[in-house]
Amino acid sequence: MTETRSTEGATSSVAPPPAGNWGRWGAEDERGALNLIEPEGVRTAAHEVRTGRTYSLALPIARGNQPAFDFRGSPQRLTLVSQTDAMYDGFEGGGDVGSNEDVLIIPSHNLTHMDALCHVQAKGRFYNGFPADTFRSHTGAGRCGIDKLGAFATRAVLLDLPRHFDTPHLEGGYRITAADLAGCAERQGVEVRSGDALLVRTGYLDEYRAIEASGREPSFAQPGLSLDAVDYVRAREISVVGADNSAIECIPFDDRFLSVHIALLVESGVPLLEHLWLTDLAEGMAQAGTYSCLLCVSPLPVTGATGSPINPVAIV
Ligand code: UVW
Repeated sequence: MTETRSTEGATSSVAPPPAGNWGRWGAEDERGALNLIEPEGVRTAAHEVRTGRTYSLALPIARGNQPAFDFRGSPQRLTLVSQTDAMYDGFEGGGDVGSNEDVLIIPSHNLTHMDALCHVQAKGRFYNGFPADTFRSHTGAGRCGIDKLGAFATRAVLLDLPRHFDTPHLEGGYRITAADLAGCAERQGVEVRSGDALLVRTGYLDEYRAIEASGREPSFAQPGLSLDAVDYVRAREISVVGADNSAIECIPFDDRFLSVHIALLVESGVPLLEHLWLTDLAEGMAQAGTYSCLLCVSPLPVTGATGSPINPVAIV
């Protein structure tokens, strides 16, 4: 056991995971692998822009027809005031002026979102060994909240696995391996570098939309990263992983519940971008003959939040 830290007055003895990043950027670090994105890398990433075409990777924020776990609920756009409320009547000249405003209630882990490093704990620890009891119901995350990650821009590489395997989508439950990712990158002729964002297209959202439109019930099983693929992410020093599925990892889970979340978020401090709409980007990249681009992501700086809706922007 290694004596690692004193947090909120309590000194804890905890061994860092053997393959992880605990302590790498200091005992107080809450940004994890985003530290791999250096200013020089961002300048280089800007040179990835070739066509100037911009792609939003977000799903529509709407009540229905989107993949969502029931317990999280649908997003709600609630009208607060509308132009017919005559609320400006008391103001001089206000009688013929109206305004519309709404209130948004959005579950932070449905739709297109970013997982903060406090989203998952294992054995009572978050990333960097912070005790899980630093998260409280009324205050949220005392450590590793989404507000600690901040906005970032970096070079991103898209690995389009359905195109690589010549299939419309990977099957539910398919476990993507390190060899799959390496083979796809080689076939696409793209190099993955330290600090890059890795975007993995499985075709899950395309399949989901087709099943939904046909009135059938989408399967719980999803294609996604296996634990073996985590080695690929770690070996290449990837800063953030995104995918078009619900949890980055395959469902049913590889080995144990949330195993890839634990390996990436908790042990490695790699934030996750989920439910990314990658199909248009994949098409645009294939046409442009490139699989790298500039990616800009800005989570809402909600203090203590476990995640945030995002509208990531890829510029090819
Ligand atoms: C879980 O998988 C628990 O949440 P998310 O989909 O936000 O990663």
